[in-house]
Amino acid sequence: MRLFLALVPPPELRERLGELADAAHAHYGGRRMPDESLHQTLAFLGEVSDVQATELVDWVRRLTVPPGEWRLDAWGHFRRPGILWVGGHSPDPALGRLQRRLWDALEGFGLAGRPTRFVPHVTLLRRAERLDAHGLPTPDLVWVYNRLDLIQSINHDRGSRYVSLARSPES
Ligand code: 2AM
Repeated sequence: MRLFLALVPPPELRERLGELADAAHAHYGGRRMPDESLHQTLAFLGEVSDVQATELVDWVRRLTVPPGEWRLDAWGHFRRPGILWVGGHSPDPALGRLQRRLWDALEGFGLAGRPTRFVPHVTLLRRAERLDAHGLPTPDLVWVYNRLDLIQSINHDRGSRYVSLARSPES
């Protein structure tokens, strides 16, 4: 199964992110991520075996995530495949430390895939029709977090559906 570790926004922040997604969609077109799918990926694990998935569920249920606040104050994009995202203007040291700590542990589970560059972001649009407009208001949100989710990504005809398999305790 295909898994990733992510921060899941609390309901109020999810709503704000949904509003940004609407504004971005009006400008850039493409496929708007549904509100229930909005997240910030800390580690994309790809395909893992059932045995590994069971170990990961146990691990996440005991994991402590140091509480933090991530400021979302910038728009960004990945040219392929037309991803428009909201994230931080500058790298967030606490998220960087968390991501490195997670990958140290994941490599202990025999998982590979640590990326060379970590750009924390929340994807709002996929396959945007253009990425060159500058008419959007600058975002200004704060994401207060103290836990993460282990999420399964299930492919279906219109994209992916995400199901949380485990959630770390609140710290
Ligand atoms: P994205 O939103 O920028 O596409 C589930 O697919 C999550 O894992 C998404 O947040 C996705 O980021 C992220 N991800 C990171 N690397 C990936 C990869 N190689 N394939 C698919 N998703 C990846």
